[in-house]
Amino acid sequence: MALTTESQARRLMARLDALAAFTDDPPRLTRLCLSQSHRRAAEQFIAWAKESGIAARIDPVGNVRARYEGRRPGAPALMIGSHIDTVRDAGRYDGALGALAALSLAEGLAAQGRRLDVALEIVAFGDEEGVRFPYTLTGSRGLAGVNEPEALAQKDAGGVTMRDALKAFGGDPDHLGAARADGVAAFVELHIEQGPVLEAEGRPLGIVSAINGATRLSAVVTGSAGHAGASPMDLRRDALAAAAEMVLAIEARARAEDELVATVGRLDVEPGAVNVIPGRARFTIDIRAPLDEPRRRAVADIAAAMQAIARRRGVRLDELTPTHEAAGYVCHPAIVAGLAAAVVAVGADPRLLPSGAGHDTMVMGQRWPAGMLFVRCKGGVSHNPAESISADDCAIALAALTRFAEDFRAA
Ligand code: HGY
Ligand code: MN
Ligand code: MN
Repeated sequence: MALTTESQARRLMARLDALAAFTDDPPRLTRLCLSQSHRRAAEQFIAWAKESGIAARIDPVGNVRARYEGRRPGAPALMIGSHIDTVRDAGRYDGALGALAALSLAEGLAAQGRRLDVALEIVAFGDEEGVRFPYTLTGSRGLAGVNEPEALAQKDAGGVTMRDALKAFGGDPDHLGAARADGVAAFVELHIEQGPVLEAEGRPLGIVSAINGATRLSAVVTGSAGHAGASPMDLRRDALAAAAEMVLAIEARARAEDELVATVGRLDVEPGAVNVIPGRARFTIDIRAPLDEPRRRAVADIAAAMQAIARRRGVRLDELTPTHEAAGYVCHPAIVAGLAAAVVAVGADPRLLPSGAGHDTMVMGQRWPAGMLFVRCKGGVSHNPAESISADDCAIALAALTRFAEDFRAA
């Protein structure tokens, strides 16, 4: 039974709702990499693929992989996908839309008995958000063959190593190299914009020109815990007050430069009692910019500002450690052109725009020509349960992705 794009989009939207039920933190959607809920979501993805006769499996680094052969067995592959791990209290479209759209594209071809010039390699990456472990993008790094082995030793908040989590998930930490993909001609990712531009301009689709690079750091400020009532203000070494001044200095540095953004997303205070002056504050820093040099300058300036605040307040900046570094990626011109042609072919404007958010595409682009198709999201909201897209936009995005795959020719 041939599927129309509209019926495929309706099924895709329903699957996105179904996948959102796989969470470790109901009623919120939290599906951290290699968690129970990630495993169940991966199994559901594999079951959906199987319904269409498409064999899928979990690879050594925890991605779900499937292949829909081209006209000639062993033809070069167009790899399409996105991630199925989420942030905490997430929206249901970030990542999952692109992973399930890739499957839907192959299912549409299978339903019509069609084969393309290229094979389709479908991937649902397992670790794009980097919320459970400091080091991130391990799924796409595994495919691209650029995984750092030390990633396996890092621990989550509960002290579980990535190695043990991967083993329990069904990956194979001793054979990460086996996840490396070969025979790939290009990579394309459909993703929600996670920003307000397309909606503000009344456009359903956009083509990503470049993806901002990112640096993440973890900071530990140590002062001295003390009695909240008996300690005079001028004798205190309050770790939280110092951290708070640092947070505002980080924000001020980002505000001082166009297109630079910096975020402190998590802050934990010890010992955390109402009547104790905080002795220690741990927090994360996320710094992004379109170009790598301004980002690196901002990291250096922020480090210097934090040291100066620590000295003046008599506290110690015991740790300021980079935990993640991803260079910016300029999307491959041939992929950008192909996506623009596909967007025009489905009757939309070929609007190019940068991505402030990071994506697996920035890793895949280290090895293959890579690019991204954006779809409008309501209010530009993401990393928030209010994240949403319309079924119509889902349909036109799927149509454009399908058109891109149909017209794609391996170089
Ligand atoms: O943080 C990001 O940009 C992405 O959502 N992981
Ligand atoms: Mn994402
Ligand atoms: Mn995200």
